[in-house]
Amino acid sequence: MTDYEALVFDVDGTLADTERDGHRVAFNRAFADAGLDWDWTEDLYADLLAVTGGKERMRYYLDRFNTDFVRPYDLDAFIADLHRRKTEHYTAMLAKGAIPLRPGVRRLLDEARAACVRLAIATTTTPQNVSALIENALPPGALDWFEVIGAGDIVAHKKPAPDIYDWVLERMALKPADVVAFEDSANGVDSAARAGIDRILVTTNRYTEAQIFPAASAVLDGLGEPEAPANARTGVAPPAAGVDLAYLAMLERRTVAPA
Ligand code: XBP
Ligand code: MG
Repeated sequence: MTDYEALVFDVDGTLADTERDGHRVAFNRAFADAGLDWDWTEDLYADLLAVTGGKERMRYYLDRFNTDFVRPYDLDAFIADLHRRKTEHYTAMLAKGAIPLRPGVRRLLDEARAACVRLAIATTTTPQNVSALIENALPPGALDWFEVIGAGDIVAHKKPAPDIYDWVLERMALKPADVVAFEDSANGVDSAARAGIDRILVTTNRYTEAQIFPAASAVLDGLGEPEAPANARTGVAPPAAGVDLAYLAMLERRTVAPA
């Protein structure tokens, strides 16, 4: 029925809506801990999401939005320390069950596992954050559902660079044409497309719904559930019961070069 070997999932914004009420809040708590008056509002954070990776995002904030800040001598160490605190806050929030999976994610993972479709993760977020989400939003042992977890600083360049998808594909010994990638953002789609993946399903969220995705096979507002069907912005409409393996098998292959 399927002509793909594996499903490769982004995490932030795709498996769960982690940015506004998760990462953003954790950054602000770390800033407060350090006695900084930095306040990443929901609107500012929309601009900051142009850059992936928390450490990279803080540097971008200083370069673009807080140029008066008197930088410490060792800015790298300063940012690394803030980021460690941010990760502690973020994982503590997830341990309390603060962020659920997006609708349809659990259903699709279960169907894929039952059909022996291989699963992997390709994300820019820190590995502890992936574990915190999977361990708290899925049953015990669910980390093992994912054959390969590519996350954070294990590659030199974060999305939109292709590095993390290249890394995952290499470890799975798969070709780009063998997988379907799931993304929520233009940076993520560019990363997958630059790695040569030609089937990318986008599920947008409030931070990414205005973005354009020329390389996506379809752009939906979610994976959908029987009681809450998803809508298509481009591509084939998903079944009323939500995106399933049969739907993924019908996705158009697209090889549009990223801008
Ligand atoms: C996710 C990110 C991440 C998180 C923060 O992008 O950009 O950086 O916002 O995570 P994508 P860290 O979904 O495209 O992978 O602070 O752990 O870097
Ligand atoms: Mg994402």
